[in-house]
Amino acid sequence: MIVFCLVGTFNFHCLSETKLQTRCPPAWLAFEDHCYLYVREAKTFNEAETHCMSLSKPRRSAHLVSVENQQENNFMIDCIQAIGTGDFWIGFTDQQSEDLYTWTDGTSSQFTNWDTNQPNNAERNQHCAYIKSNGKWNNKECSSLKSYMCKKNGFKISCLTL
Ligand SMILES: [Ca+2]
Ligand SMILES: [Ca+2]
Repeated sequence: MIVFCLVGTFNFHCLSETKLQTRCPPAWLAFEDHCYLYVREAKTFNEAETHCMSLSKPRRSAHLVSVENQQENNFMIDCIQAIGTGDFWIGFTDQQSEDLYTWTDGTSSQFTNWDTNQPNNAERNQHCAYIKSNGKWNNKECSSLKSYMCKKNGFKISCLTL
C-alpha cells in the first residue's frame, strides 16, 4: 500500500495518517486552522503589523493575531506560559475610528476579553490592544514597543491511499 499526502501542488509522503492536519512553517505553532508566530523583538503596533504582513504567502496572508474565541484566547495564554513572555500586541485597533475596534486581518468576530475597565483610552491616546500574561486585553499607545504574535492560515494535508 502506498500512501501520499497532497498539499496543494506539493507531495509529501506520510505513513498511515488519514485525518487532516494543520501544517505550519518552521517556528510557527499550529492551533485549529491557523499558524502562529511569536516575535520577541519589540516593535510599535504598526511596525509589528507590517512585519507580520511581510510574512504572507499566496492565499495565506499574515497579520497580527486575531483572537476569535475563548479557545483561541486560551491558546494565547498557553503560548505566554510556554514561552515565558509578557505582554504582546494583538491585531485589534481603533486607530481608524475611536471606540470601533477592528481586527487587522479583517476577522469579524465579536469576541473580546478586555481587562476590567478596559479599553479606557487613557489620555485619549490608546488605540492598540495587547494581551497580558493573564490573557486579558488592554489598550495602549500604538507607539509603545512590544513583542507580538502573527497569525496566518495553515495548510491542510490530506492523504490518499493508492
Ligand atoms: Ca482608542
Ligand atoms: Ca488602556
